[in-house]
Order: sequence, then structure tokens, then C-alpha cells
Amino acid sequence: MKKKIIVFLPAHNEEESIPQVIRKIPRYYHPSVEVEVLVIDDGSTDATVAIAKESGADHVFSFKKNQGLGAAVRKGLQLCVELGADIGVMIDADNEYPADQIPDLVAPILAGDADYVTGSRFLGTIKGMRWNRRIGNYCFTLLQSILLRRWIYDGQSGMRAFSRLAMEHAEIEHDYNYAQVITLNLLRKGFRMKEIPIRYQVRETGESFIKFKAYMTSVLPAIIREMRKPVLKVDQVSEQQKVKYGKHVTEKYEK
Ligand SMILES: Nc1nc2c(ncn2[C@@H]2O[C@H](COP(=O)(O)OP(=O)(O)OP(=O)(O)O)[C@@H](O)[C@H]2O)c(=O)[nH]1
Ligand SMILES: [Mg+2]
Repeated sequence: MKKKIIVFLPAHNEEESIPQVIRKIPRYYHPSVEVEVLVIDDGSTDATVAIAKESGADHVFSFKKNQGLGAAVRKGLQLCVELGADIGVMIDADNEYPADQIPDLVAPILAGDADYVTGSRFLGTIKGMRWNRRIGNYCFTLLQSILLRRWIYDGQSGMRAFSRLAMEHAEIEHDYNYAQVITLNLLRKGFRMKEIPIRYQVRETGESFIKFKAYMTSVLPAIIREMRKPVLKVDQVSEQQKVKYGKHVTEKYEK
């Protein structure tokens, strides 16, 4: 049976870049997968929604008012589950991340080797990231590595894939962002994470939502809340995953 992959894009006023991202998403790259595109429009006031539909988005969900990136990703994961996805992929709508590498991102989940795969810019290539952003990325990634007691290369990636089980269990502690808290949450629950190298190119259009003060005052307290809250381990995740995404899928996929 075909595996359904839903690629979702959280988007806030990205009319210029969203068509380029949607058009780059590989749709028919293998006979045993089907790919759909979902846009989570977070109260955009430009033509993001109309342009996303024109560019081939299969589903568009709109928040009437801007809710924040954390809320948009939470909604994206929930809708992927409701729409019957076996795998959910999130990718930023600002055309900084390589949509053509989505097949590489989902491969470890299809193979049953991981539940959560992130695209790592620091294992791959980076074009145009400013030095302050680079330092911020290193610091927040190091913090996650320390809290989880395992090495992470890129804790703020805007390109990630989730197994269905991971989507069902992922909790996002705050509405402002998801990047750090979702990794802490999934790994604390025992999900298996893998990072793969990706190419990254800083945005050429639109505006970054990151503001230093808001980032510090929202993200740090949310990390503390996430680490303090008790979570249930998802036991035997690997066994369930192996049954669900058996090796035959991988073998077919690799041909
Ligand atoms: N839901 C939601 N999404 C947003 C918001 N602001 C930005 N986004 C989307 O989230 C994604 C990432 O936002 P960016 O502003 O590029 O943040 P970033 O990539 O971490 O930062 P940069 O390195 O500056 O690009 C993009 O697809 C945006 O359209 C927002 O307020 N709400
Ligand atoms: Mg960006």
C-alpha cells in the first residue's frame, strides 16, 4: 500500500517565496509514496493563500488572526494526522530550505530507522547566515544537547519529518515557536531522532519573524516548562514502527 506523505508549510506573509517552495516539492518521486501539500496560513494579510492555491497546494488552513509559529506547527501536525498522513514533513515557506531534499528526509522513517528526522544545516552547507544568527543557533543547539545528553548539530532547523506516531505524541509547549521544545519533548518520550545534511540559503524576500527579545523571553521559559513537565515514555516505539514501516518498503524505495 502507498505511504501518504503530507508536506506542510507554516506561512505568514510569504507571497513571494511560497510558490517557489511548493513547486520544488517532489510529488511523484516514487510509486510507493503519494505526496500532498498543506499550507498553514497564520493570518497572512498579503496574497499568500491565493498564491499557494494557484501554485498547487492541496489543502490550506487559515488562522483568522496571527497565532505564532508554534501554534501553526501544532495545527500542521494535527491536520496531517486527521488527513491520514503516514509521515508529516514541515518546511518553512521562505525558500531557505531545500524542498528537493524531502525524499532524503523521509527515507529513514520509511526505512523504520527513525521517528523524527531533521535537516541539519551545520552538517550540510550554509549560504548567507549572519554571524549573530550563527552564534544564536550554536547556543540554543548546545543547550538542547546538554539537556538531552546527546549531540545535536542543528536545533533550529526549519525542515523536519515526523512519523505518524511522533505526530500523534508531539507536544509544543508555546505558541511563539516550536524549534527547541518539540525536539526536547519527542526525545524525552523516547522517539528516535536522526539528522541529515541539507543545503541552506538565507531568504531573499519577505521578513524574518525572529526578534531577539521576544525569542529570549518566550523560548527560554518554554524550554524550562518543557523540561519540568512529566512526560510518558512511548514504549516499544521501535517495534511498532518496524511493524508499520517494514523493510519491504525500504527495499522498494531504494530500487
Ligand atoms: N505561523 C507563523 N509562521 C510564521 C510567523 N512568522 C513567520 N512564520 C513562518 O515561519 C517560517 C519561519 O519564519 P522565519 O521568519 O523565516 O524564521 P527563521 O527561518 O527561523 O528565521 P530567519 O533565519 O530569519 O529566516 C516561515 O515559513 C514563515 O512564513 C508567524 O508569526 N506565525
Ligand atoms: Mg527563515
